[in-house]
Amino acid sequence: MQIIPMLINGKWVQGDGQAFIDVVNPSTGEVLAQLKNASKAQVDEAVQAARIAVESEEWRQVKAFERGQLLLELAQYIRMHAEEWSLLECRDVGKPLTQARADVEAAARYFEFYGGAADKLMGDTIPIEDGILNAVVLEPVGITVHIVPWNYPLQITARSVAAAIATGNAVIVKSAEDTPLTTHAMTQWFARKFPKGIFQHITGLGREVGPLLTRHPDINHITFTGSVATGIEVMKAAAQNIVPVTLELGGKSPNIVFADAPMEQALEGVVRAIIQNAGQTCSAGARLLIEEDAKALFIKRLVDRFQTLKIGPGEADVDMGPLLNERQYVKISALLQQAKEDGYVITGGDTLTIKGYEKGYYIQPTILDGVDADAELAQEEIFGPVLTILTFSTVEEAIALANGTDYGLVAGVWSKDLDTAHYVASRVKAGQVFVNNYGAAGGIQMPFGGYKKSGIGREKGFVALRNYTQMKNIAIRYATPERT
Ligand code: TXE
Repeated sequence: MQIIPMLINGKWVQGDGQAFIDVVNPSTGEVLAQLKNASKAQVDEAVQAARIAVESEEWRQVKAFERGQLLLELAQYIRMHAEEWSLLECRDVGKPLTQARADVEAAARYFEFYGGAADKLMGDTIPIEDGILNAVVLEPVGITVHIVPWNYPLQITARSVAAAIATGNAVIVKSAEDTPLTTHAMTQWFARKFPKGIFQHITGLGREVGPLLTRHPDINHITFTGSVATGIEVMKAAAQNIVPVTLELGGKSPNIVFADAPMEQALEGVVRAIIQNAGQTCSAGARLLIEEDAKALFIKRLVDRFQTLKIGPGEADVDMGPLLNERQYVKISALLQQAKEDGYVITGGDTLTIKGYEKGYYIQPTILDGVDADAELAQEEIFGPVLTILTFSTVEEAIALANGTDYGLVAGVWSKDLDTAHYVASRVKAGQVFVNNYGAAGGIQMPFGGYKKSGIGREKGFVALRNYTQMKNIAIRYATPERT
């Protein structure tokens, strides 16, 4: 059995922890590999190595455009190994192969985007007075920690690592215990191409190994994607050392469908937004807000679509794969059982056994109707293929429902009327609003992040480079040369 090694201080090492943690293919139940927890001493060694590396003359002498070129080289490498990496991601997460391929493509594009941006992030000058040149420069923050979840391991690692390296930082990635495979593949490339200590990979259980990193007094920034509860823990840990955080904490995002929506696109958009990666997507469109007049027909067609979706192992490249692990499966099937007893399920609601894949974590794509807008099923992130329907009659009602949760990551607005669409987009409290589409082809270039409990800060796009820089003002007084 392969033990996923960590990369610490340029060396491949196994975690010091006693227990072996299984990395399971959620489609089949097969154990793909194992890993071990990093110990405190190993995390300390990684942080120390990162400090030495990031402050070394060797790293300081790597020019911004050269860092960019290295990232572009990685993008090329990813494209060369696209099929191999897609299969790794498909097996590790259980997602359909087409979606895994899209993740690999997105990862390559993050490295291209930030590789190209590496020498284009500029400071500023400020006019003070004659005899003073006032420059604002952007310096690397130093050691950046990246705590990555299991739903989009490759994409999420790529998006923050690329921005952090482009700006000249050291990176320590803690991959999710369930899904270390593509991070390990990426680490192998970094190990060959980068000075030791600039890129390191740590493995282990989040609740045990995570705090060793987030509480470490010598780190300079934490990027975390995950649940609100763990986000709070990460923020508390960071507060002890006054370390800035970028948090992306998921959502309960609405798709708001008006009666004058382009119905075919809206239907497809609503389906995709909730079944992609079996609903295990931070920006999943988990709530459908539908205008009363359009409800009956739209729901009928939606139910038809849900009932014809192909569900099965990721490698069969179906419409929807399994949930990630037993924990998510048990949690979500219990929620669905209760929803069935309460009479909310209009389609789905059951677990599924797929012939030949009996150990996979399959559930039916599910639609719930009649749920109170304040109920848990309409408020909390379920993180499965479960769509909750709420109904509105006026624009103001739609906006109130859209804004009626603690989250605010993404919203979809579907209407052919530009006034309605613009008005709603301006009133919805979400970091991204999509009008007559949902997701806009991935949006590597667009700022992404949440209002309210969906997080702090923005990832993706040019703006994310700022997460990994420290601003310094340098005022230089110069004297008028004496003239002879
Ligand atoms: O999340 P956690 P879990 C949501 C989603 C899901 C729920 C639970 O609703 O059902 O969270 O999933 C690491 N210090 N999202 O338990 O605990 C851990 O290794 C530092 C939304 O997986 O937030 C894991 O890989 N790190 C989401 C990662 O953090 C810690 C993606 C996320 O774990 C840690 C995933 C700690 N104390 C889950 N505890 C999104 N926004 O896309 C755990 N980790």
